Amino acid sequence: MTPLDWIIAASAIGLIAFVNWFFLGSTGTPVAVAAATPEGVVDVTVRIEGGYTPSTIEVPAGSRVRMTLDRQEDNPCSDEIVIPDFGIRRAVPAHAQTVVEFTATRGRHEFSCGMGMLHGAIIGK
Ligand SMILES: [Cu+2]
Repeated sequence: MTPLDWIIAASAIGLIAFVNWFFLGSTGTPVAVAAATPEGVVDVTVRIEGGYTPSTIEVPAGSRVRMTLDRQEDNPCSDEIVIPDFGIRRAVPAHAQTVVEFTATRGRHEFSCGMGMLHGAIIGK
């Protein structure tokens, strides 16, 4: 291998380690940290496929959150999303993107499917 190959290989290993650390953290819980745009809106995308990915999202407390639910399955379990703290119960069509908006107050706000089987949380920090 040339020196460039070694640099690329080392970078790839570093990137994998970073991704593992970023998404798994020390607790083993997938956590994403989202920052606000200059307009003060936090864009968050959650993939729905057998669960929510990421399932735990940190946002700045008090920020307006625009949450895009990217549902990649038609399992009826994920037909709805419920975020009780923000009074949200919304149908989530299969193989489509659904946007819900709310203002994330400080603290942990659970969200789930309509049956309470899939779980996730928005954390206002
Ligand atoms: Cu369900």
